[in-house]
Amino acid sequence: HKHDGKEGSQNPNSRTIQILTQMMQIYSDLNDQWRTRSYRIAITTLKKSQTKYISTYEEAISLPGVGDRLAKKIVEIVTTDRLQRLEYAKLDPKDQVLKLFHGIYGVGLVQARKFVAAGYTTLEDVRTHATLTEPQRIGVERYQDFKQRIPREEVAKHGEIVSKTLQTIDEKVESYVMGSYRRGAKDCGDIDIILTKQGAMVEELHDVLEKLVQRLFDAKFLMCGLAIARHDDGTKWHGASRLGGEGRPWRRIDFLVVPGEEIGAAFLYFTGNDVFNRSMRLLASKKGMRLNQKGLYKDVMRGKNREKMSEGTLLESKDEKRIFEILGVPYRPPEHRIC
Ligand code: DCP
Ligand code: MG
Ligand code: MN
Repeated sequence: HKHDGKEGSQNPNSRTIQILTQMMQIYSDLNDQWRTRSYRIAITTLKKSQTKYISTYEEAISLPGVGDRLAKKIVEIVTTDRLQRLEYAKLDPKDQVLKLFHGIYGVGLVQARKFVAAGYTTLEDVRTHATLTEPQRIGVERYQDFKQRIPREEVAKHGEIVSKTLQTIDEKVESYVMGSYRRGAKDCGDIDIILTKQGAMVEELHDVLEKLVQRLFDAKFLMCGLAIARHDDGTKWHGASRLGGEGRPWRRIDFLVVPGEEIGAAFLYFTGNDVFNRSMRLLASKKGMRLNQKGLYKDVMRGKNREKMSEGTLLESKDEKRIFEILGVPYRPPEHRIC
């Protein structure tokens, strides 16, 4: 579902890739991060293998990321052209309903399971019987809108409206469209925007965000707020925006306020994708460093139970490319940050 969409039929493993991708989608919808991850690694490996047709257990198991069970599944696909586990998953109504509920904004897997256990099978059931928070209620109301992919050109237009409005508040504040948009995706799940200003601390930017949100509501561009989290290290704001008038779909929009000094680390984090981010953080920790959305640190002190005792010394936060350099890996342009 991450729309990298390059698997041409010229790849001899395209059928295997197609079925494994559907399987991965199911695990991803169920929030099974472990399986999603191993499927993703296997699929990436197969996509890279442009010439070699993987058809035996031995060939499959020798691929990085492929263990016994996945190797058997690959053999099943090449010998039967289908995967029974996938057929079952498609038939299992519980999975479908769970997936439906888990897709509501603000509803996690635990609560989605509770809805299933309560016997609800439709969004209408949830809307009329479940106790919902206000954001969740909007999530149900706007379910179809939020599920739709947003064409790249439309994401750009939302970004322009935000940037033009910012200019009327403080012309030194900059905004950047991040997430899958920055990775070059042809359509996006939501609109992710960083707000920053050279030399500015987070307090100053909080005020800018408040004004921005107010003006965008006044302009009837913002339709609702869904969540706001204030931290000293930045504030994120979730809501929905709409282009054009009544009847046009509401789009999920996220703002992240970033102090000028931390723009490199924030760029790295907010470009993703999430799996790439995890791999970068793991790499940092293997080298005795720590990476988060504020910066790259060394000498992080940990206690007996690996709990953090100090943040460590900041190595870099301003320059995205420098973070790659210090970690000792070649720079990867955003389009290639998909694991
Ligand atoms: N992010 C992360 N870990 C998460 C969630 C987000 O590292 N659990 C980072 C990486 C993401 C970025 O934030 O790329 C934006 O999050 P989104 O959920 O908006 O994901 P994308 O923009 O990558 O994809 P989509 O097109 O589905 O919005
Ligand atoms: Mg996004
Ligand atoms: Mn987002």
